[in-house]
Amino acid sequence: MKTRITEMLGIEYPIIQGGMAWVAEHNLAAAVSEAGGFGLIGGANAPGEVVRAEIRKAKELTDKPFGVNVMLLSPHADDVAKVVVEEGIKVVTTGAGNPEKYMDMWKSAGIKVIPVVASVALARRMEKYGADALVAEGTESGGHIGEQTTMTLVPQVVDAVSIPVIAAGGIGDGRGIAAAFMLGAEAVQMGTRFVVAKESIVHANYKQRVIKAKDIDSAVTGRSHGHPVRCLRNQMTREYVKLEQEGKSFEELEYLTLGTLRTAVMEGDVTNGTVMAGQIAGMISKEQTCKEMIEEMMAQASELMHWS
Ligand code: TUI
Repeated sequence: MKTRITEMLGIEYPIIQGGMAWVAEHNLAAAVSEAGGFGLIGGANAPGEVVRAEIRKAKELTDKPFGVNVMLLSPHADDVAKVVVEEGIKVVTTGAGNPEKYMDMWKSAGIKVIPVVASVALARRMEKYGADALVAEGTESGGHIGEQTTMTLVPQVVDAVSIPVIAAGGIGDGRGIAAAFMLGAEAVQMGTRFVVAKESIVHANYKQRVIKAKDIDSAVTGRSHGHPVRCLRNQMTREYVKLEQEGKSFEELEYLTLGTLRTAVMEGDVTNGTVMAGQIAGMISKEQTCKEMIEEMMAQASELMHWS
């Protein structure tokens, strides 16, 4: 299965693993790349040196290509942006903002730049600034989200730009991959499915919460103050949404989520922690290796798409 994305990234299958905060560390990224997909290390809010160490550990685990996601809201984004150049990373994705100020530095280092966008306007702007491809991410995704659905966003972004488009948000099996291709995408990015991978270091409680989730189990916190984050419903989201309805400000609510993704992922506190996951969590039913997941999904997509 060859597309402009598989050629650009040097991968066998058109499947990219999302750069999830705390979750997308070296073991997961290397396992996805070893399985023929494209692994990403999530820079998230980590300092540059932590990301450098993650990159070096991933290099020890795989000779296959992998990339880094730079989360633009991070206070360390400037440092991480330099570290990826110093470490010879070939592909960078960005999230939660506009990466324009790093574009020249990355392009002159020969890095392929793939911004995640949630609107056609940003997609057009990124193409103009030299992006090599785009991830069009729908509101079905976990974590920090935009407003458009994947079904509506992907074809509109595909029509608006000439560079290849990767679909993300709500994709968790071969049917989702086939659907994304029908919308004009040339690869998919998945997060939630890989959260429960055997190689994922996520706490067992978090994995079980994703596996047990039903279709309606996700909630969005922070809509009222422009920082929408999708996670699985729990004590934290109930309290958050209640306080939001009472008109509490972002500053007053921040304490509820600060550091709580870490306690959910690392310590397994799925009651008061932030269990970020996409809407597709309801369909995810088992822990498998990344290789098993990728092979199963590609077999299903290939049959539907008559790829041989
Ligand atoms: O970035 C993500 N997903 C994330 S980042 C994250 S860490 C975090 N946690 C709590 C609060 C904030 C961040 C968890 N999940 N996905 C990529 C993505 N980017 N989705 C939407 C966007 C986006 C939205 C608006 C990108 C650009 C944008 O506008 C930029 C502009 O300046 O126009």
